[in-house]
Amino acid sequence: MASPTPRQIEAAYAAARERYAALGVDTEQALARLRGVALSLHCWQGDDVTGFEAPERPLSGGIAATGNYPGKARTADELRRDLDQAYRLIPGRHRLNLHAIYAETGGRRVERNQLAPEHFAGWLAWAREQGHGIDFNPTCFSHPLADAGFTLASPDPAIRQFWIEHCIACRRIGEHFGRELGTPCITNIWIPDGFKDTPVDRLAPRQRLQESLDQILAVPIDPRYNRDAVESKLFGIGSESYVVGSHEFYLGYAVRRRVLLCLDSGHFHPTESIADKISAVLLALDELLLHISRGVRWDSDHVVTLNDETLAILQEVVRCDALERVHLGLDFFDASINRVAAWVIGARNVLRALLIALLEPTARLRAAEQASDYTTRLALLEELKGMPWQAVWDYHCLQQDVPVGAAYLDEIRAYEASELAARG
Ligand code: RNT
Ligand code: ZN
Repeated sequence: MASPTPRQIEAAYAAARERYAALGVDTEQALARLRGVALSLHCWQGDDVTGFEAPERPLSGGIAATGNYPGKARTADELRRDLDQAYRLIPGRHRLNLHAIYAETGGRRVERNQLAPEHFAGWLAWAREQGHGIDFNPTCFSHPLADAGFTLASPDPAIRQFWIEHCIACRRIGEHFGRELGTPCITNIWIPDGFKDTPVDRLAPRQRLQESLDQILAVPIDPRYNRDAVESKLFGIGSESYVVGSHEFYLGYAVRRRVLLCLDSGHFHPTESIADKISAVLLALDELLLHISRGVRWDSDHVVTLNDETLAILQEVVRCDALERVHLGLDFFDASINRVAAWVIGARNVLRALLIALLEPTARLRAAEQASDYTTRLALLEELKGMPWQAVWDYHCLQQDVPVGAAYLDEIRAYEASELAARG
């Protein structure tokens, strides 16, 4: 695809800088802030949440990756090569969000409650070499002991114990990543537990989940290296009527136990936006984790686009001046398109939304609002939609040495031919 020349990009940027300066917005300052933000790229887009523990096992837990686009990563090396390719096309330096099923056990079967830092040595070495921080997740699905639909809230004490031990093991692995990489690991617990049909007892499973979490968190782990997060959900496939770890459950839990809350944009009613929750939750908690996704009719985990919802989320983070307190993770898995492209498209869209938010004359908008001048507020917000943020974005890509515009597709096509095609 034909891209503009560096001279054209710089000229367009110079004009855009003037336009923003007239609004009182410093584009250089916005770009400096953008450069400092690390997204946590989810490893599971690369192989449809399969992992390496038992690749033949179907994905469970009420989530689904649909599609059969060729080139899915089958080994850790393939997945890392795909990630390297994706990172090369995303401006900035970003993190990796890893799941426990991506352990490298050298062909030996290691039960999830026995996982240890040594099983992630390959990831650690790679992250160190490439300069990525790592975040982590226990995998409480796609496992025989999750087949009954309950893990940490299971009525069976032995099953519960197994998952408690797995989560503790994961916190230790997270601590190891954090210590070794010099940046805290966020270890996020999401469980699928719930009922397909209307339960009689909504309380007991939640009591059990609370007790399990308490046991997991009772193990002291240095918060300089590992921080814990809990992720709520509204419903999943097979848990349509009741999810144990609901939003209210985890909000209360996080506030009482001082852990991070993870808000996934696909985990609420379709007309409910996590954008509105950020300010409220930040009043009660020090830090938040976001799983930025795109639900289409349900928690379908479509690739993030530059839509109103994505924009609203990033605007809230910026307007709350909370870039330091809100960790930006991605969570989608589309198997119907090139998986490297899926990462790149989603990540670039989150960064573009963030840039648009950083280019906002927020003080001016706020002043209008405070003066009850809602006419000016609306007029300005609508005019901002036509501002030349894309010229600032292109310039950012040029400066960060990544392809400008859809030119990244050329590299993806070349990678497809040289690497993905051979995977059959
Ligand atoms: C599931 C949750 C969870 C998963 C990953 C794979 O609905 O969103 O975050 O997507 O753990
Ligand atoms: Zn999620």
